[in-house]
Amino acid sequence: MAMLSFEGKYRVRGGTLVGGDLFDFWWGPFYVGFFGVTTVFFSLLGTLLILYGASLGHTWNVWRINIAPPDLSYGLAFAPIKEGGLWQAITICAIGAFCSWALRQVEISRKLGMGYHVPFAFSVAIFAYVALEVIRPVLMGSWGYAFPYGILSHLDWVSNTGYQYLHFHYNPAHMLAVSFFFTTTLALSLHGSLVLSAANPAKGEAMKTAEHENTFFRDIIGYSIGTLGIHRLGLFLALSAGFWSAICIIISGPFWTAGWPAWWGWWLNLPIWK
Ligand code: UQ2
Repeated sequence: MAMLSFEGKYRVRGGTLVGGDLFDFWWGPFYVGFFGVTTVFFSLLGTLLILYGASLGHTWNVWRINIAPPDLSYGLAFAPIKEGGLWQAITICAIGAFCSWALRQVEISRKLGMGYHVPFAFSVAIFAYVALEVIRPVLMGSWGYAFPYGILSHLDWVSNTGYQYLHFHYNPAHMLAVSFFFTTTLALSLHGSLVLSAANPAKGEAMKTAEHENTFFRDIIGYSIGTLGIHRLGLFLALSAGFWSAICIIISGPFWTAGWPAWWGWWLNLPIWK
């Protein structure tokens, strides 16, 4: 179906959170809205600041460009622009852009009379980012604990931070997050392959429907979660992965300072082993 044949029908007025009708219009295929304007503002400014930060560095090698947060000694204060202040401004722009995008999703959901599942899901991704760049640094008392902006440099940060706790895979919340990430890929591969097997048959063959999809899983494991259920499960698995990722880094430092293998002492010390 041509997009424009139904776009007209769904381009309805209202549902805005702020500004009333002021930005309630479309630019080509895009809904603008107050939060479309703030998204463009924050992303453009943030991108320009990243380019400026890169120009201050020693390299234009994309892998090695790095914009670091302030030194630990600055605590939670604003730092001079060339000593982490740029990182702070870029972080404000990033959070401004992410939240604007989530609120634009809310406005569009309201216009269409849909649930808020999309902005809710995106908010979990924002939470994971904010956990790393704001919540944990604030709990630990310095912006210097946040990760730097750079392809290799942020990987170095992840490696160094992990090794500070000796073996991050012993972090129970990290275990949950990883398990949810893997289960998400399992669920999506089951779902994607099942739908294509039914709905995308060879040339000349008839398309099958949900009856066939249900029957396949009832035949093979005695249970089908259903066409709506698989999407509920997928959303739950994916959001849980992001949520436990945020939790696993927030607890590392603010609530547990030793190595993660030592956390399992409660298990080794259970009286049942005596
Ligand atoms: C299903 C169903 C779908 C699906 C899939 C299943 C018709 C089109 C994949 C099967 C999923 C099950 C049994 C849950 C698996 C559990 C985990 C934790 C991965 O029944 O309904 O809709 O796509």
